[in-house]
Amino acid sequence: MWTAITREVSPALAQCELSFVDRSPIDIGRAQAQHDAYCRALESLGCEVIRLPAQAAFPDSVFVEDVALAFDEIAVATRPGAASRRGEGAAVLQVLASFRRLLRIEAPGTLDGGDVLRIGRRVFVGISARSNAAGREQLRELLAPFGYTVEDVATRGCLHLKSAVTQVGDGTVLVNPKWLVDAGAFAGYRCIEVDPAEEHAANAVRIGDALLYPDGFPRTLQRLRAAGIAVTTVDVSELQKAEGAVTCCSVLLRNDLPR
Ligand code: CIR
Repeated sequence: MWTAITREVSPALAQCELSFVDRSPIDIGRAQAQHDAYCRALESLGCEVIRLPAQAAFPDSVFVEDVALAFDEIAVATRPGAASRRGEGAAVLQVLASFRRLLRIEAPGTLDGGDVLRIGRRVFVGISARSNAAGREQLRELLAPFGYTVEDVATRGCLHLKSAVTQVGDGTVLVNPKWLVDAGAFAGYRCIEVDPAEEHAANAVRIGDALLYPDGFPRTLQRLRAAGIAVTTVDVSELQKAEGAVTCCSVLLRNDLPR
């Protein structure tokens, strides 16, 4: 029912873009092993995982989420905000085009998939250094015919909207309120807040009723489990040094829908 498009870790990952995280040495072999475990965890949760080969020329290309959005009706090729990342998309989009009609964000618009959080027919888009007004407006126009509303949400102190908030259950979001200028956009949802000592803990991948969640946030994990959410954890510590987390390493789509 679910396909996850992924890409192996680039041997150049250490040259990744960094915005809010200090550069520290990355062990590529370890990052590759963690990515492999991430893919196996997706499989254990029922995903068919497509693993694209690594791209040496693009340090951040493991973070496929940023180059493409998959909705049930269509897919969107984004235009990443970091110029170094604009050439990453081709292979991901080629796979995606076999599942969905592909639409595109065009210059001067910029949009990173990490800034796009879909909850039902509501699409929240981060106002961030990566996703500009033109990109957000184009997304609004592309999605309107399919009944989606697009709402802008300002972030601060983090890379992407999904660094600050993700969906973890029906009507339930996991939030770091410090990284949202105004959490009011999510007032209609049950909000589980990250533990204040675990700033990076709001990023989780939801697959059906299951949740894939990074190791290293024991207090927030406890809050998720106390809320009755089934959580599988993975160690992505080397990818976190590249300012990645768990949503960023896959483009997830339902594969049982008519094209
Ligand atoms: C970047 O700065 O673009 C990468 N180093 C990290 C991207 C992570 N993407 C995501 O969380 N969606």
